[in-house]
Amino acid sequence: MEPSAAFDLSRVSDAALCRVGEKVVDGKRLDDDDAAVMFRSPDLLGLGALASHVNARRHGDIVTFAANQHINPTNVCYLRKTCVFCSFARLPKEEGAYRYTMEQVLDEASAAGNGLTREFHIVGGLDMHAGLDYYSVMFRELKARYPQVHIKALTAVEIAHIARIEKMSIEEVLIALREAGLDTLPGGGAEVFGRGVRMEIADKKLAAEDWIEVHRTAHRLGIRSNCTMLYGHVETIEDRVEHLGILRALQDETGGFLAYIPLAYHPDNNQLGIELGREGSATTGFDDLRNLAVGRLFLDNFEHIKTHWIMVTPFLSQVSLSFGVNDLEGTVVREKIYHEAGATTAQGLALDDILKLIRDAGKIPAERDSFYNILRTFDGSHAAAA
Ligand code: V47
Repeated sequence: MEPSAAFDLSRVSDAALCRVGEKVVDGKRLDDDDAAVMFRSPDLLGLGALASHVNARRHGDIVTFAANQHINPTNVCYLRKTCVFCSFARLPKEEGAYRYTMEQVLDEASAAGNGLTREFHIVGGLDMHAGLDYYSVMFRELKARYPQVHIKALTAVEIAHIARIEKMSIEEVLIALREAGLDTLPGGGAEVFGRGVRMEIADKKLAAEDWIEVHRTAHRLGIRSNCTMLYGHVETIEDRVEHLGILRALQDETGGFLAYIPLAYHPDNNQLGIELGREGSATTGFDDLRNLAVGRLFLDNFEHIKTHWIMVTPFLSQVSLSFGVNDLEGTVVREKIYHEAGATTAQGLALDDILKLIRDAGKIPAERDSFYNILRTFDGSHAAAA
């Protein structure tokens, strides 16, 4: 993409942010202090304008989405008591605990019913009875029925869990799962890397270094992945900056990340929400937009910044398309994890709804595959094959 017109720094009213803006305009890498300035600045519109400028240089007016489908095969998780932000997990004998049979997985996979799905996004709890066999059979069965569908499955935390219960290395697990049909890894389980926060919200979960090591190993094997940050709970600005710095450093090293997705904490039906007195009160739109814009500006080696409309509402996701975001979470079909935590959005969006959101933001919708190759763009009111 050719550089767009020069950025007019008078659009930034906050003096400290303006100094960061000068670096952005000069194409200089931002440092930790710059990131902190961006997170603290009240000048959201200035920040958004900068992020949008940088985004336009890479993607012009194109906004991508995937025809994807979330499947959560098990909510049984032995970290149920210690991952205090999660509302989805259950202990094996707890009410509501489930583990799908293969038949149920296939049933769920057919839920979209329109043959449009191009990606299954499969994640679940750390279930002692969902090991290598369980997922290998699942991926093989899915690929046999839907050979054209990409399988993005299992967070780094789940990969490490399978390695532990099977007494295998991370590399062995990844290779075995790839043979069974795994294509890429989603970005969950990163939460916030800082030790203090991790101890407070996800004590006993895979340590930050180990999360990074799973992704490093995947990238070395040629398995691409996403990454996330769960924000809006007890983390400080410094924790956010440290987290983003770690992701950027791994991307410098491997180039294996496809997209960064900031995840807005949802406080309902989980221990942390009760402790913080935050039930019914999720993140603010201001902070949601800021996290996306900072992601675009600080993660200068990431091609794609994705907004998860389920977490921040389709309306805010639509606005975020002018705050540095180039990718919208897709059709999803039947979302469970955030709905357990109080998300009030739909569980899925129809293609037409996605197109309308993108078009009404003045952008051009484009369906992509899981590696971000554009499959078709939708121009004006007619779908046009690219
Ligand atoms: O790691 C769990 C988060 C993540 C809550 O890679 C919560 O394309 C908010 O990572 N409030 C899993 N968040 C989902 C995930 C994801 C989502 C969409 C796209 C991609 C991708 C990845 O969900 C977990 C955790 O950070 N989560 N509970 C909650 N109460």
